[in-house]
Amino acid sequence: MSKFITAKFITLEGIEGVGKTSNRDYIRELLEASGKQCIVTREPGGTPLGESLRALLLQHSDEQMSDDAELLMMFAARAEHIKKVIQPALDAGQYVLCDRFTEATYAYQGGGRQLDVSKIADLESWVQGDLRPDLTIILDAPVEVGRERAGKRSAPDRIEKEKNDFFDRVRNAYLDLAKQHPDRICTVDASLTLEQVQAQIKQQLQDREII
Ligand code: T5A
Repeated sequence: MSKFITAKFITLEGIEGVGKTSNRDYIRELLEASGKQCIVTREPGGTPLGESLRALLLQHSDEQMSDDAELLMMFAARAEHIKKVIQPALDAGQYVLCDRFTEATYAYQGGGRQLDVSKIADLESWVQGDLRPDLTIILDAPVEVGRERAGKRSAPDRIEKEKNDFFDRVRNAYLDLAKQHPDRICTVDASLTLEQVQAQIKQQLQDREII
């Protein structure tokens, strides 16, 4: 048996502007206060190659990116991220807290772009083997709430420019994932105040005896 059985892979998900970045630091503080070593990372990104792919994925361009190219670039960045960052940290017994992971691909490329989900599942098996997050927290809020918050923060990137019906499909895909995997995916109501959202997150971590 591995001596690193306590290592935990936690991911944060949700549509644009629901508060993933705001709550990432809060979770890291909770983990560290309970004596856990933790790295914080994000997707797409997390490595030099991944961050370069992120820039290509999010920047505006006159040339329309095909949905398949978008999907493959997400998984190319992920392959690098797992090999160079996520798996080494888990193997060293650290917690990994990741802002988005493969559930985002099911939600955005599967739900939003309406790509065949079996393509995503095949890539997930290929790139990740058995690796799945131990806990995924979906911050759930109506699309209008997330977009209003995100709009106050910065100008929309290539994906954020999609219309509300795209994000409604993304949100519904996230909620379906939570129903399919209640053992490892939970939702919190992110439409509430930051303090109320953090109280729900803390409760989820306590219920799973992570903190
Ligand atoms: N993508 C990603 C895919 O399509 N497929 C994939 O496989 C992957 C991995 C990445 C993009 O790539 C796509 C999805 C995305 O479009 P990103 O930066 O990770 O982009 O994601 P964004 O959703 O764009 O990140 P944002 O920074 O916009 O949103 P956050 O992190 O959810 O929100 P945050 O914390 O920045 O908060 C936004 C604003 O709201 C306030 C904050 O202070 C901030 O001003 N806020 C609240 N205000 C009131 N009440 C609350 N409870 C609040 N919580 C936060």
